[in-house]
Amino acid sequence: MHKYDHLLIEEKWQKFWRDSGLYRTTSTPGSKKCYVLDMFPYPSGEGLHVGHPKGYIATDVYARMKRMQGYDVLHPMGWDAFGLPAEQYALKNKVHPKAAVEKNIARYKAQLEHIGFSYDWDREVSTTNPDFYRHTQWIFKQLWKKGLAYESHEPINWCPSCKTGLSNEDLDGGACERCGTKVEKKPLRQWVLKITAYADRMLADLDGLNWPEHIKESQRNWIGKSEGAEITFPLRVPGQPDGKHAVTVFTTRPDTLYGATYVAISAERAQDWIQKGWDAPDAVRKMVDEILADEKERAFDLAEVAEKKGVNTGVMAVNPATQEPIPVWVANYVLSGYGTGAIMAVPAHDERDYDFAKTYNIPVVHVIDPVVEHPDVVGKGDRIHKKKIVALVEHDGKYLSIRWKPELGGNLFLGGTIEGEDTVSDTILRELAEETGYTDATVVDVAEEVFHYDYFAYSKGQAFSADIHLAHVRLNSLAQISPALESDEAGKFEVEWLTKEEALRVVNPPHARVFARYALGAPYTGNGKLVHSGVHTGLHSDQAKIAITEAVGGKQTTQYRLKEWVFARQRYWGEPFPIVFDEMHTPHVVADSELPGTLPMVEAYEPTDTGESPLANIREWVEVYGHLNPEGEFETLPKDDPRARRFTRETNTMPQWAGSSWYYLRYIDPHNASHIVDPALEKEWSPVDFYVGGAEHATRHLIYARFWHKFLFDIGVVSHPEPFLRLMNVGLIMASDGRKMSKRWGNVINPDHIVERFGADALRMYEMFMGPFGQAIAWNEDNLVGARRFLERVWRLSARVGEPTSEPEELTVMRHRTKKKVSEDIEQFAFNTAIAQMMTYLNLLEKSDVVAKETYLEFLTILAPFAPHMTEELWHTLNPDQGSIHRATWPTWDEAKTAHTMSTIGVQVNGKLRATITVPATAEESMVRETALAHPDIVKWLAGNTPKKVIIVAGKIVSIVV
Ligand code: ANZ
Repeated sequence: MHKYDHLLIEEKWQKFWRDSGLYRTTSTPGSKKCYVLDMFPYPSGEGLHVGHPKGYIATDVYARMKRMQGYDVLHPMGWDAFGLPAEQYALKNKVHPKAAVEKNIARYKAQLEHIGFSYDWDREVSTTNPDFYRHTQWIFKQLWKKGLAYESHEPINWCPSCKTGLSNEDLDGGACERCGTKVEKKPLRQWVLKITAYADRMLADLDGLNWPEHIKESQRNWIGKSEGAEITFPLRVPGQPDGKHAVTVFTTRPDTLYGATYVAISAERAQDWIQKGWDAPDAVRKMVDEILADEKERAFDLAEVAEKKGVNTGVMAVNPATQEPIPVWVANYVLSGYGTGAIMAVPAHDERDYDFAKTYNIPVVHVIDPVVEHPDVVGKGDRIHKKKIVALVEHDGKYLSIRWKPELGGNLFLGGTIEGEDTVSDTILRELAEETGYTDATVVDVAEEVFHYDYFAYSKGQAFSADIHLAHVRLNSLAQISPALESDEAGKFEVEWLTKEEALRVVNPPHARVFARYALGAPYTGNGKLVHSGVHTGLHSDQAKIAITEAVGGKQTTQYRLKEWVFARQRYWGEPFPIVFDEMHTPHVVADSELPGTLPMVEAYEPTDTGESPLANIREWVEVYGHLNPEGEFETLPKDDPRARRFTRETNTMPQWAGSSWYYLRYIDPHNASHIVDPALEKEWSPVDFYVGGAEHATRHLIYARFWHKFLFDIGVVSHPEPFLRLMNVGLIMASDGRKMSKRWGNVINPDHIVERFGADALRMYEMFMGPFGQAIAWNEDNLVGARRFLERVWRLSARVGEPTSEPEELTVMRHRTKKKVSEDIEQFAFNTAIAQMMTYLNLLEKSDVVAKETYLEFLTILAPFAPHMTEELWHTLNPDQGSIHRATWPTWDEAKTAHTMSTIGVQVNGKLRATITVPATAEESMVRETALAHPDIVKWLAGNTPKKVIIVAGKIVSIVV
């Protein structure tokens, strides 16, 4: 047996695989296909660290298994190399981005090759290659032709440090996601893509995807669909005729219109009014400036403002439901980029409005009574109507609770029935005295809010429909009379005082509500029954939303949080747009024959502060001569051609996300010069079956790619509406110090060094064994050594290969179980448990002096996806004429053999083990009992006594007591 020399072995087989084209994509008629894809990397100047390949190893294991299972597998790799990071790296290192990218790609590729991935390198793509980006440009052109790309001059997010406009997806909490600088709003000529046109379909189709639920949920939130209404309030502006102006608000709660006590507009809207001639008071102008100056809070439109502030404008709005005039305020929590930039404020039922109204002493008008039906009450017969109270009784920062016996479940605040009583207050004080003996109490408040609660009382076996009044009681002292309890309630409950934290856990709806109202000061924000709402009083919110919208001439609308995709960057290193402008600055797309519109190679490409792209300074590139062909598309002509006119190119470039929005299609047909992808090949391979990458792409790349894919579906380029059927997120590998691996912390581990010292196979095994795939986990070299030892043991076991006479049942069962578990676990991306099973199996194999060759080779085949080099070497040594192990057939298992037919169990007499018996694994208790009692040793120990007890724990032990 030769030595396990990983350096030699790994180099040898990598060369062999490369030379023999082993991983070239196959296309076998009648075979099933499997497209396994990694999110392609941006090749940074630092090269890979050990965390990067974790996802690639996982997909590689998966792809290798699928190939051995007879699938045609497409498993490619490429480079996402346009964009800011590459440009900034190049600027810093004073090289051209193109040169930097080429060098970095070469380095990445070499690093990947050393880890032994089974990529089909014939299909490598790079987004910066003109043969690639001509198609990116082509897709943009189609978007433009369909009216989904347009020029805009709206203020957009501007990063003053990166000197470029950014989309909302490029932000992280109001700052540039790349450099952390606060973004500003800057009006800028832009290209914008109408991604919202696809919002509904992107939402609906999420349901059908096999993606982690949290990724789907963050996409849903990012898209943020809200159904509501636009309602117009006529304005009374001092010094102007009534009704000349009006403001339209967006609301999701038109049912609360009667409770609107003010209208609030965004500072931007107020500024707009001022510009249009509104003679605003100085205080208003001052506040508007102040709010607009709070850049951080204004920039990111989803952020909650820290402190709500505003100013009364003096303008009045007429509530279209009540015809009452209500004041118009400017408020910093009203965002200009959402809805209509104006709201109707309902402090009684909205938290932000409630806070604001409290600060500025604006009336709170209650219009919705809570209505809750407990699910248990449904179908439980007639409901008895009841009037009740639920009071929050407070003393010394704690809250009274009555816990009913015997369950002592569900904390209850004081409750009682008020049939026939004069006032709610009387009832409360009587109940309090009767049940708890406390008499020194003051009723602080009885709410106008009535909680309608339908529930089933198990103690009484009866369904109730209760109108529950809410009240707040303060206990002045703990002075107590002995409670005059009604006899039937005596001793049935305990009195307890809850802390705020404990009270927060109360789930009973009316009780939770009374606590929220009085202890937390929270308004009721749910749906319910309308009160104080004129002709609409008594309606439920659902009906009222429609009825009130109609009654006041409002319009049902849908709003999205998702913003249109700001698609231009004022930087050099990106795809040029396939757009030219004529003398009138009218944009025209270029003809297909003009593609690719290549990026000029220039020396100086520093960004400018002006919002102009650096390309704008390159006159020779910007100016083009040509004409518009009959389709209205631009075609170049020689300058002296009589038909030639002067046009200028668009000088912005596309954002980093452009190429990655469709690159996965290119791998299917990477050398096609005329089309993105051949339709027949697209049908064969698309969509991607399994996509693996970081969770940070949830609301960036994964939103953009779904949008483009759906568009390509609509124009017939792809045949399935979704790009990625199954998605899995890779958990980070942290440094051993628990921090993120980063040059800044000096804790980066280079995989090259690990591959050299321990071998690629050990690295692969270790990364797959670290823990659950999706979990973040710290690098630990001791465990890496453990992975290496495991491989050495497998290697040494090959010396014991021979021809044993028979296979013990224990081994048969373990063998089948292992094949089954490894296959199923790889399918589920549960690599760590697959490896744990192989370890258990190896322990057992090592107990035999001779291991059957077939058994050993079979073990190698299931280990091959994890340790492709070592298994290939052993396979060829034992099996010289069989070709590569990676084209061997994946073993199958016999379900019946995954369980023992016989089980061996111990027999105890008075707690001491006296014998073992072997019985069929499925034996009945009576048979186990008889076998145990008949065992000669047991007969001896019983010495003629009749056992008092025989206890059988199935499959484990028989315990006899005499
Ligand atoms: C009245 C109202 C009463 C509202 C009520 C809520 C509760 P989502 O669900 O996130 O779409 N709103 C509308 N435009 C706004 C803007 N530009 N800036 C800040 N807030 C805005 O939220 C919709 C609700 O947010 C709308 O419904 C509006 O307040 C507020 F009991 O109108 B609502």
